[in-house]
Amino acid sequence: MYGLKPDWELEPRPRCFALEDYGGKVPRWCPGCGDHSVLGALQRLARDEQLPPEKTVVVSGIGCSSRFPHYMKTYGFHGLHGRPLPIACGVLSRRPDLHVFVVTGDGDCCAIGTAHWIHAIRYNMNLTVMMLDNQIYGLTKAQSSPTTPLGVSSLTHPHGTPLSPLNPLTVTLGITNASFVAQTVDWNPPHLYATLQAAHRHGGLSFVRVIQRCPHYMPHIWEEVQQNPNSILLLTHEKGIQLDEAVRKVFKNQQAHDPNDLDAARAVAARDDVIPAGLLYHNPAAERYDRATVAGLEMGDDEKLDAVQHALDRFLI
Ligand SMILES: Cc1ncc(C[n+]2csc(CCOP(=O)(O)OP(=O)(O)O)c2C)c(N)n1
Ligand code: SF4
Ligand SMILES: [Mg+2]
Repeated sequence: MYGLKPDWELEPRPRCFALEDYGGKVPRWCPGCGDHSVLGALQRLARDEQLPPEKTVVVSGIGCSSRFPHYMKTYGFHGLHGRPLPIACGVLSRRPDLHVFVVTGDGDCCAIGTAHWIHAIRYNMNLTVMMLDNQIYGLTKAQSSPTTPLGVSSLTHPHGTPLSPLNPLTVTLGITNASFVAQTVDWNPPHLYATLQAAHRHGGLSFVRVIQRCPHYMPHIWEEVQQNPNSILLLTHEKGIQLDEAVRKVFKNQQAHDPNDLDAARAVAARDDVIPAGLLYHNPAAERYDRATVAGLEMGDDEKLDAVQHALDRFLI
């Protein structure tokens, strides 16, 4: 066409996202922190699923792990301590077209955020929740969290925590309407990635507990687990997390587990002799609150005003 540059095109080119399209600021986590591994997995997942950055949101609370949104070049909401889940539910209720990821810590989710955790699981809105469990309050320099193992010394319990830890898996599996509950570890990237991928593809709230290393405050806590190939129990099933043969062979301890079986999921979650890794529970048919919150979203402003007027007219006297 006259006057236009030769490479001008009327049709927009299909977009293709590379890893750097998701990379935000340089992470300030300590060297060796497991959070780096989860960030890498999420960026790769976003690239592989070709999630448009402007349609992706990462919501967090407060903690080392909750710095996550700064490190993703997507939309993000670094919220208040314990409140990422209600924020994420709010985002999704108005924008169900977005891919919403939640990053929360063991303190953020299982201490101050407990009530929100319970209700968000029951609401089962379409969120991918990653609970990064380093078993300590990292950001505030090592106070006991609800998942800190018995006897571990912390700032709040210098002589050792006096209580046994809360089990985030059994708690989640005890909540009405839980629909996707999985566990993975930060130091096995293929398993971590496959678990996050399955979680993202689930329609409803997927709760993934990522056992996360904090080399700064809990330097030796996972050493034994990492050195003992029997300490992790890989859950295998055709409906579970799918791994390449080469990755599967690394796990010496394996058990077939049907993720549709809630009683079996609760039993395996309660085991304290091994760390189960994989999909514990999956119910794709669970009720979803976001099916209710979409009501009226397609209405224009005039329609909404009419509806409000109509509702108020009922109180005319
Ligand atoms: C309302 C409120 N209470 C307490 C704090 C202090 N605080 C900030 S982060 C944190 C604990 C974070 O621990 P966790 O969620 O496990 O994250 P981590 O740092 O271990 O990743 C606490 C107690 C706060 N910021 N706001
Ligand atoms: S204190 Fe622990 S959790 Fe926080 S950045 Fe350092 S290693 Fe990670
Ligand atoms: Mg923590």
